[in-house]
Amino acid sequence: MAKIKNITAREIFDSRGNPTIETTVFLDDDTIASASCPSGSSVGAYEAIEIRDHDLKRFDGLGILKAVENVEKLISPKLIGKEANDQPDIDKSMIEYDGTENKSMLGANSMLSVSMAVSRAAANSQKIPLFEYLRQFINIGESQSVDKSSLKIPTPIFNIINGGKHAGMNLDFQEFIIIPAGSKQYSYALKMGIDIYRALSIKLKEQGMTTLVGDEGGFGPIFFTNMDALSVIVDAVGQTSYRVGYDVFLGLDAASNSFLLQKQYVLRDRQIPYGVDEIIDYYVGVNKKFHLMYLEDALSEDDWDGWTKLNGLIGNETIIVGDDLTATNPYRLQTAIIKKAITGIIIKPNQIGTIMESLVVVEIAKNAGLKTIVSHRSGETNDDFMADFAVAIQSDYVKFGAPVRGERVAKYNRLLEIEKQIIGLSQSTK
Ligand code: 2PG
Ligand code: MG
Repeated sequence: MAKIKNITAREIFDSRGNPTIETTVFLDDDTIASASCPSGSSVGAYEAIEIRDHDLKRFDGLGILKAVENVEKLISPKLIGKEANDQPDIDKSMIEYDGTENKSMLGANSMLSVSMAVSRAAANSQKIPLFEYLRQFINIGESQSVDKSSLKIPTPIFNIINGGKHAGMNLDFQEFIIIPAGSKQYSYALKMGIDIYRALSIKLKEQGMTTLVGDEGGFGPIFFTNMDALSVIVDAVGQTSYRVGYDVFLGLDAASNSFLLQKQYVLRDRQIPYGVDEIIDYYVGVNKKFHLMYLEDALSEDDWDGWTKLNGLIGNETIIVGDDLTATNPYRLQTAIIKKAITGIIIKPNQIGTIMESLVVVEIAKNAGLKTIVSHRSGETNDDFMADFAVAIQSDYVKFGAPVRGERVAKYNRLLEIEKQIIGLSQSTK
């Protein structure tokens, strides 16, 4: 088995032009593999810390040279000589060395880029696809024993109208989402996303709206209310051969921390801000009208009672998804399960800092019967690691943005590639 010979890192730039880290791992069998870290803008308070330089002379303080130094001077010497295929040992060594609860010593960005690059190097060294390699580390009986040829590609969730922090607060909700029915084959579901995205572009133009896009590739129009954005999506789907409620469903990532002001939710839908009970009523009303299949971060990350109430009211028809609430953190997730706050969870490895810790969160979620959604960040690179990761854990959904822009499409395209490999496998076993 191949051992780690060296680890280097460098500063690169993400889809917003912000610095981020790319790490390269060298093995003693001459395998070389790199991985890079994404970065969010609607970052939850309970996420692990990404290390930045805070040197205002470079990129307004966003430089990551300190994170590069952490990889090369601190992490690399600790990991040199270790077996690359012992991911639990690699991640445990970094976690212990970091020694903090929120990765503030080494940085979640330094640690995750190493964690990803080591696993990619180990997969390459063994000459197996990354999704296949990663499966051995997840400990859920059924998904591990699934034959490779019957692996399912997760259903894609497309964010086709961007709002909130991702589009200059044009709308209060961050993501207006469409979800193809889970029964559709992945490549067909991707085609549906693209067809509807195009129909929406035409609809917006007809209404004299802008078709400029936000951080995740969704359109960024300015509407009078948030609900107008859902209505225009329904109209756009009406122009295609697909039917809302049968072939495709609607959803929202409210990212509500970004419109919480002094414990009140401020929406353009009415002049007076909403108290927690009022905004819950509002969501119940939205659900009555639009039959939401998916509702993420409807309430703020500290509003536990509100989450429990909302879940009690509509959780049987809508997937109530924690993102900032749960922060891919096992303790936050346990609390959410005990409080019956959610029925689904976003999995973002950079919220916690290593691959193995992310897998623990996936295990807890699956054992509790929650839906899992593997997600990109709004600041992305062309790294398609998350596509393999999502297949490896047999995630129910992936959320990789609109089906446009290179950094989003890189992940959707990787899923197409995996789908082809799996179909090939299943044909060869027939
Ligand atoms: C979210 C993410 C990704 P960000 O809230 O779900 O869409 O946004 O990466 O800005 O936190
Ligand atoms: Mg979110």
